[in-house]
Amino acid sequence: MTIHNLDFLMDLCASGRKMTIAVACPYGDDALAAVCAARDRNLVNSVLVGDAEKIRVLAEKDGLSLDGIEIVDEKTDYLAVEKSVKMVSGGDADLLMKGLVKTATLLKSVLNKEWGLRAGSLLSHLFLQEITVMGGRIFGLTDGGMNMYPDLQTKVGIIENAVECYHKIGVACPMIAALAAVEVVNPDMACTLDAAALAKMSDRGQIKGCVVDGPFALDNAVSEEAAKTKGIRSPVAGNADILLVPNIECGNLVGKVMTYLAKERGAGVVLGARKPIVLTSRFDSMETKLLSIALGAVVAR
Ligand code: COD
Repeated sequence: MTIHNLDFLMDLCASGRKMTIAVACPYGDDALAAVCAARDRNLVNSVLVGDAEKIRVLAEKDGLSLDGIEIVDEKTDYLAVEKSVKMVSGGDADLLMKGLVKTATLLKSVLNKEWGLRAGSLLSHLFLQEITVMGGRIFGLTDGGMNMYPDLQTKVGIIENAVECYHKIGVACPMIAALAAVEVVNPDMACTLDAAALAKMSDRGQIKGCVVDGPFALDNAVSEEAAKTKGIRSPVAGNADILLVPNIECGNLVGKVMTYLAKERGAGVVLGARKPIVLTSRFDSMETKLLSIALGAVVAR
C-alpha cells in the first residue's frame, strides 16, 4: 500500500471500536482543540485529567464546547499524570495522551514499576511524518522522542515496535533505512557499524516483517535518484518507509525541521507499552495532535 498522506488514519480509526483516551494536563490550546475535534469526528471518547477550573477557562477562551468530554479534577501536574497513567493501566482508558507537561515527567510515570504501563519490552517513539513534496510521502521517524543513545539491541527493539505499528496501519513489509551521515561503513562512525549489523540481521531473518538496510545518508534513503547517483543497489534505497535515526537528537531535529520550517503534519506515539501513549511536542499543530490521537487509537486495538 502506498500512503500519500495521513488522512487515512482518521478513516482507520473511525472504522473500529471506539477507544477511550486519558489526556494528562490538557492545557495547551491545540490539545483541547484536538480532543474536541476527535469527539466531533466520533474517533474516541476522551477523559481530561487536570485542574478542572483551568480546563474550563481555557475551553471558554477558545470557544470550545466540552460536551460529552469527561473531566477528572487533579490540581497538580504530578497528580494528573499519575492519575491518567493509572486510569490506563487499570483499564478505565485504552490509551494515554500527553498534554502540557514535560515528556520526561510523563514517561517516568509510564515506566513506574508498580502502576505504570510497562509490558516487559522496550518502549520507543515513532513519528509518522507527512511530506507533501515528492508526490506525497510518509516517513516513520524513530526514535526522536524516548531512547536517547540506543545501542544495537535497543535499535532492534525500536525497529520491532515500528514494524508492529506499520503492520497495524496496513503496511505489510516496511522498508527500513538505518541512517547515518554516509552510506558506507566507517569504523570511526559507530552508527554505520550498527546499521550494517542491522542489515545483516534482517538478511538472516533475525529481524522479521520488514527489510532493513543501511547505512544510508538521508538523501539516498528517500530519493531513488540520489541512490542511483551513488550507485547503491538495495530495495530500501530511495524507498524507505521508516527512518531509523542514530540518536534522539537526529530524530528530534528532523521532526522539528519538518514541523516548523516545512510546516508539515505528523502523528506521534510511544509504542511497546501495555497501551500506546500519544506523544507530540507541546507546540505541534492541532492537526498533528488529532492525527496522533487517531494513530494511538488504531494501535490501541
Ligand atoms: N523502555 C523500557 N524500559 C525503559 C526504557 C525504555 N525505553 N527506558 C528506561 N526504562 C526502564 C529501565 O530499564 C529502568 O528499569 C527504569 O525504566 C528507569 O530507567 P532509567 O533510570 O534509565 O530511566 P529514567 O527514568 O531516568 O528515564 C527514562 C526516560 C524515558 C524519562 C529518559 O530516557 C528520557 O528522558 N528520555 C528522553 C525523553 C525526552 O526528553 N524526550 C524529548 C523529546 S520530545
